[in-house]
Amino acid sequence: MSDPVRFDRRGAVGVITLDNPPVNALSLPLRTGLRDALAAGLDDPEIEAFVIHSAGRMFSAGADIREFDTGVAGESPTLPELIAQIEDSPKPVVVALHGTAVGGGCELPLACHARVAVPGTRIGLPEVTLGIVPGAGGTQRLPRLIGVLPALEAIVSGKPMDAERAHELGLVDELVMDGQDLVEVAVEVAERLVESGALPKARDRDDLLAEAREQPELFEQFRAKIARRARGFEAPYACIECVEAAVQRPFDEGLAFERETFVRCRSSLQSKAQRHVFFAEREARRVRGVGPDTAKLTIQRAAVLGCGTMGGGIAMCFANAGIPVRVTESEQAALDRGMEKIRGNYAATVAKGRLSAEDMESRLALIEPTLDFDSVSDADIVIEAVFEDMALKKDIFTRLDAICRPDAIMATNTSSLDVDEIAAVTSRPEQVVGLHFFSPANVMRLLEIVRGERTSPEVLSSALDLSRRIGKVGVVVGVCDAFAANRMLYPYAQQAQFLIEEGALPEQIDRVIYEFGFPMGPFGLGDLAGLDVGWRVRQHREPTRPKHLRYSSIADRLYEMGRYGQKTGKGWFRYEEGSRAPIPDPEVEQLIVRTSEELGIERRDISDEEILERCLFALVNEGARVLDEGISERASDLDLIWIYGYGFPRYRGGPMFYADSVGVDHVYATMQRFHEVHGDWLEPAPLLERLAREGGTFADWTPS
Ligand code: 3H9
Repeated sequence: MSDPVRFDRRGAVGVITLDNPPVNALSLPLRTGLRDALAAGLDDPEIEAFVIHSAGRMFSAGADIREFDTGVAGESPTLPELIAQIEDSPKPVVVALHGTAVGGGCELPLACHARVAVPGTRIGLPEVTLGIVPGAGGTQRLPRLIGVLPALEAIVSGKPMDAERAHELGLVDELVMDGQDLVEVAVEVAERLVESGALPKARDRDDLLAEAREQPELFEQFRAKIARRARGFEAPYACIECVEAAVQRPFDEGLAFERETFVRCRSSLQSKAQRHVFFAEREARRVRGVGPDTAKLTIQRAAVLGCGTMGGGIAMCFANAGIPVRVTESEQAALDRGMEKIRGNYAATVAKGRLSAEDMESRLALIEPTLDFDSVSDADIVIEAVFEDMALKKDIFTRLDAICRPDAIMATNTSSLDVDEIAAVTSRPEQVVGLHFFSPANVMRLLEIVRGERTSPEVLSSALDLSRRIGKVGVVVGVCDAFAANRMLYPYAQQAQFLIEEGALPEQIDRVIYEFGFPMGPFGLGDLAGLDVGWRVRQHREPTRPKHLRYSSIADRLYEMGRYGQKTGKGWFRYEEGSRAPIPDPEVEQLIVRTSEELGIERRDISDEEILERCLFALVNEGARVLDEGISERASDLDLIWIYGYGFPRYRGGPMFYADSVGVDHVYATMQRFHEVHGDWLEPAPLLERLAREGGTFADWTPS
């Protein structure tokens, strides 16, 4: 490995280069090298100032997150020690930023005496997304430099800002102009500081904090503002407390408070879970048979077949990413309705102030509605998003096979049909892949990429690439009935229905699941998706159910009553005109109680704990089968599916991580108990049993 820190001289300025690929993480060897380079420069009478900059594509991604669990993060020089050394340096230290400067990679610059940046550099403190607070002075120095409210916004959202905005706010002192060299400009700034004798330090600033001291209500207001978005998360509130400490306490005390808070958060289960999700997202890009050298098709032109809710949402994903897309329908009226819906969706975003009217028009201009099926022939990717009907899909793929370019990707958005059977009607099954978007497709971040038996590595690699381009988290799964996501959803939703037959009510179950951290419970979700949709899926699945297995018919009865959910104002709950708030409905309760009677079930009080365990462990159990059957390569992929597809709370790391955290043996023993009482649906999966017996975890499981 090459040396992560180099030292060169430019006149009287010592130029320190950080070089720790791929992201210049501030790992122990880098910290040690930087400490030594600074010490050598301080000892050298010919050096009057320093410039710190980085090689590679970014300044730094911050602390090395992998060191958090090994204890190396605490080894000297720690990042706070190094940062103190920089701030206390009697010779000015100027930092030169490019690419990305986040986390510790932003905190280190905050302690320098001046900051120079290339326009477009992403600067910020994303620690909150890892379940921690910035732990190297970020919460103390940032508010001093840019003001309390902008600092709260940056730290609590974790979203980086660009260098131009950072310049406006006073975080960046100088932007590098076109044609200028970053390091040269930084050297000039360092020379000017030497000349003036100035050594400006963020810690000495108090003007912007004084303003905030006049408005003590600011923090409560901020807490109220984030309450919905941050529900259940600990770190956003810990961040606010640290910024509050910056305002109320002297610098060193504030810094100590931040450190204490950081150490506490770092060892919390929430942070472990959120770090797990960070690495899971990166791991999901590693797919069997696909390597860094696998060729991929760059998608420049897309087509979507079908402009219903799904097709329209998918077309929006392309337009949002700047990719021109054609959408087809067979009838003008359907096409008009679909385009109207797309326009309405964009207009709603404009009304919320999240999109400019101009951007809306330029996105709409990228979507070309057409009745001409053959016009999709020049697309790099065609996504079929028509009704879930095998015969129809086969017909479409036969037609596509005749007109698409030889290297075009032919994708189906089916949520349950056999991708191999669809691919088999074409002369090029290696070009066929499942791209299962989640509704609403323009909002939900999961993209289940279904690898058919013959799907080529190039097509998979292109699909993974595309998922990132359109802002989705792509997770590759194999072909099986309902794939991984919906397959795991069924036992979860099914247990919820059995529980209401046994004595619970939909509102109790939804409350328990909501309190666990999901945005809504299974009944609210059913009403949102439409009970007619669930009914149609059951028509397809039901014939395969072994008849000795229990079946709950309440959902069918609601469907027969015309209660389709939110769209009809009535489903599991009732809805007032124009509202999405579920209201318990006595009519549904009567139906449930009657059904229990008919089934001869004596209704009982059901504890919240039982509800949670029956629903969640059933889905974990199905996840274990999905892994065992090779449908998914790793448990963390299933965690991503649940976080991004169904809103499983991120701070619990996804269902498989959750199972590990409560103990696989506990999950297994509980399933065994449930199985004895409630029958075969709850039979523990062989992998769950194996892991429990061997003391294993899902995290460590690898396919044999
Ligand atoms: C912190 O700084 C704490 C301090 O406040 C206090 C300390 C006392 N560490 O994402 P990519 C790996 S907490 C270790 O594909 P991109 C990543 O796993 C930190 N490894 O690149 C991947 O490995 P692999 C706060 C890291 O260009 C490879 O680098 N910082 C780290 O799409 C490439 O990553 C953050 O939260 C890290 N910090 O995106 C920023 N970062 O190839 C975290 C990345 O083996 N990082 N790796 O899979 C990011 O958000 C993105 O990596 C970034 C680049 C936007 C920077």
